[in-house]
Amino acid sequence: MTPTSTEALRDLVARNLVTARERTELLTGSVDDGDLVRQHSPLMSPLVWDLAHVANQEELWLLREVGGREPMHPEIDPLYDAFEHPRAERPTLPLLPPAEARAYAHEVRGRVLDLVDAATFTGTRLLTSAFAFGMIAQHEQQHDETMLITHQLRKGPAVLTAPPPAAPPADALSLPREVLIPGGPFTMGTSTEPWALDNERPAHTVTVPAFYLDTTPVTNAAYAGFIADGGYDDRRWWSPAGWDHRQRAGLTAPMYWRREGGGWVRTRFGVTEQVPPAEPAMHVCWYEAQAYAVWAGRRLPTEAEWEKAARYDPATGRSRRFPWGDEDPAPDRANLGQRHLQPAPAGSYPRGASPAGARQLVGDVWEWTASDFLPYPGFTAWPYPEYSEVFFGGAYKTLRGGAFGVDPVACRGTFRNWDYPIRRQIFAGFRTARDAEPAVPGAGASR
Ligand code: AVJ
Ligand code: FE
Repeated sequence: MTPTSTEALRDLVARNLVTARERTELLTGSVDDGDLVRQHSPLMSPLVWDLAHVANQEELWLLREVGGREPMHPEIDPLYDAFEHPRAERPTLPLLPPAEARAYAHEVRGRVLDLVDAATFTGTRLLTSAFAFGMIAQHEQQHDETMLITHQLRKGPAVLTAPPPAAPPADALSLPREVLIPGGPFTMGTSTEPWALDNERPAHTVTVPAFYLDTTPVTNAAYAGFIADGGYDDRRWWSPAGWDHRQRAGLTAPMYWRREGGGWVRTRFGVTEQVPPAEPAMHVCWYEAQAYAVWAGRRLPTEAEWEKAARYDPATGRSRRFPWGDEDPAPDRANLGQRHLQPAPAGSYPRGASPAGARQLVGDVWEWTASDFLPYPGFTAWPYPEYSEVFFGGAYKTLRGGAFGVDPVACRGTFRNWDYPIRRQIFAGFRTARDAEPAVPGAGASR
């Protein structure tokens, strides 16, 4: 995302807004009105709430803040303010019915596209590099991922379809188990990526000692090994809070897994199938990821370790935008954008590999990190504190790298996601890490 001319920015903005809306229409158009207003899980909003909330945020930021227009329906603003009403109570609100929510979204979008045609993207910080437009395209795509999560929670026959990812390359089964990330300082975060959100800023130097990181995310087969070894019943592997949660929630396997015969099946977007052994494990909470890592004699990577593995280029000492370099994601680099409805087998996407050879850092599954969601040194909330700042502290864990259901506009090497450590409905997996042995003086090469 580095166009400079006004024409190129208009084009980029329009393309990203249209892509987001096509996906919103797919996700809200593939179920009937009853399914749009129903709450499929207390964890989620009714789909019709997401639809009107997306339109309301677009109206607030683009038509009112940037365009200086009067509110279209000020009386509905409180209904779609995520902070006034928690998800669980949204079905009881007098929400716009589906047809009216669609008409509102359509009306807002028409006016926004007129604004884009006339915009010069200069003069204010919101306009510079078309930031506000990029923020709104990202916001809609984030809610599209949220709606995809709701689809996965929804009971009933499949309504979404997509081809499976391509078979993995021949070397997928012979990859080294882990890669070495060299120690030393690197640049974390960004001060230059035009559409980066406030929590990704500013760029700052972090010193990360050498460590080993799994080449790929942990697979279903590896995770099934943890279950078979009694991992869920052995409190040695769990943190005190994790064990407490495992007991109270009765966790015995990833969400959506069921035992059948000698093996495991899962239901994915309405289709029940054998759990694919080579796919990255998914729908595990942070506590499960951490217990697995301890069982494996390892640990979760910190957020700084994850970002160094994904961005640091030892050849230049520079941090790049993505594991493969600075070019935007493409279908042969990463599984993003809901082109598939599942992660690709571990070892896929050799063209998306990092300098050290780690694969699938971007795309496929979000990756839990060991770290709490905290501000970077020098953070300032912008343009609104309710995006990031109100979530900083010890309550949330950070996830990195995006998943198959994340659009490229909302995915960067610097992008930070967060959730409670008990959450499993998100498209989250993980990989594990370990310290590199400190060099022993006089011992020569120790490996
Ligand atoms: C970044 C995914 C945690 O869904 O709560 C959407 C994104 N913020 N609307 C969320 C977001 C406001 C956010 N996450
Ligand atoms: Fe939102």
